[in-house]
Amino acid sequence: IVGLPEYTMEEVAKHDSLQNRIWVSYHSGVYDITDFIPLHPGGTKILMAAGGSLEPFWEMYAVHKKDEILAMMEEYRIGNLRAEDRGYATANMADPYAAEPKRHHIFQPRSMKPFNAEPPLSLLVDSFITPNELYFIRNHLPVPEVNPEEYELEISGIGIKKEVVLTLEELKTKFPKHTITTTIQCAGNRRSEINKIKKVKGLDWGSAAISTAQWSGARLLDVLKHAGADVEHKDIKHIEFEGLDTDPAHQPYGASVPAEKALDPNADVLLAYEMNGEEIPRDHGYPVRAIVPGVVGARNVKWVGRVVLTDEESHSHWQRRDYKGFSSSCDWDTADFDKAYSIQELPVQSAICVPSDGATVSTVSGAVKAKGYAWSGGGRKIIRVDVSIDQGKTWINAKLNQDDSSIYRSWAWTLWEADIPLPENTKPGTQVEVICKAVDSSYNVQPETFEPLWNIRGVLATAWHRVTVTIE
Ligand code: MTE
Ligand code: MO
Repeated sequence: IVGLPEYTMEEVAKHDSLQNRIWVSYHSGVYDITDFIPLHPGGTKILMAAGGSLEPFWEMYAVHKKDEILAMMEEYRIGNLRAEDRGYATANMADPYAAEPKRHHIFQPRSMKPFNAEPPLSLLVDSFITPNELYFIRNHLPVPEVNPEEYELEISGIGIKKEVVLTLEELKTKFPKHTITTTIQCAGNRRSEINKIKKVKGLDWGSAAISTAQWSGARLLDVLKHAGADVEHKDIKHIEFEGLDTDPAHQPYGASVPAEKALDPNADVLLAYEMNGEEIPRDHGYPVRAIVPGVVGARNVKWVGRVVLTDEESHSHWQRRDYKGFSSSCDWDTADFDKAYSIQELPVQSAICVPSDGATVSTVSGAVKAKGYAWSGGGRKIIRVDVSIDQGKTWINAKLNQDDSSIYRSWAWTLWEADIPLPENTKPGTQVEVICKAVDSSYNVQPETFEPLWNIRGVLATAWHRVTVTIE
């Protein structure tokens, strides 16, 4: 841009703190982003690029490469980068996504780099166990390449004198193999419905950011005891899991779970190495993944390389600056991430998977057939699913397909089916709105509308699910 001063990369590098102001470069531009930092949807992560080039970060978080973001950036432009310095950051940079696994073409991607995708909703309810190839994928970073021969699980923290290291082979052979069936749901499942009320920040998930699998592995508790941990130690407040996937500043994905949950012998927390009887696919955490049943997807850390017993929550961005709920009156200026609670157990949820929204449906003996899923966090079992076609004035009970788990330890979803009788003389071409809502074993219910649930990140979207269909 003509008329603006020219800077060298060296000059940009001097502006790497709030005191000196924060500068970054991108292609030919130099930008002073100090005033943008409080507005950045990704929070203070942007500081990783302070005093340097944005290119490697935007390769990693490719959502940024959009015209509207580039246009917005120009507002912060203060100069031009010296020609010799341009492209210097990317010249020798390999695409961090070059080694991603192959994925099924049927997925509906919500972002490519990192890869995030959900299977078609109608397929999801065709089987109680989601096939590995169709299991929804939520990656924050590139999928790491882990050599099973070199894999190490490190265990450290309060009460463990010297870090304990286990190989994959040891994890598989030293501990009893424990198998559970559990559903994992992303906190952002159904965000697209919240988005319709007022735009939120996050991937525009439909209703299929949820899947169910049988996971096998060692119990976390067995592994920690083997490592010499005193699991009764009163200073152990949280168990932290660190992934082997890292960002350009080499920070790993991480999350933590309160110790009462992670160390509860009835909580079935696993360091899993099998998914549906096979090695865990790369996208889902090969070779080892933390499975924390009943707890939000974000804490089920994939590619787990380290477990830490600590007295505080994980310092990871995703524990402290994301995956938190706020009131619908709270905006990005007023949200206090330090005060807000991390999402752990999820609230009761359900969705209609068949028919699809907007479909034309045929009737059988004057009834419409609907199918869907219902699930609640914390092991609370689904005890009822209600379906209505008159805006909730009357409801019929769906038939439930569920496992025989107890009401306190119900990790897997419930699939449901209902034949909903239409009023007599319903004419072909009539539009009908089908609604579902579920009740869990604590008699928690889903709220009717999204308005009171709206929040800046669009998480915890659990209002009644509705699809509109046309009668054939
Ligand atoms: N673990 C690591 N290491 N890295 C990640 O990006 N994403 C989390 C969680 N574990 C993530 C992770 C989130 S937000 C969710 S919803 C689940 O993994 C998704 O698991 P899936 O991809 O197997 O469906
Ligand atoms: Mo998630």
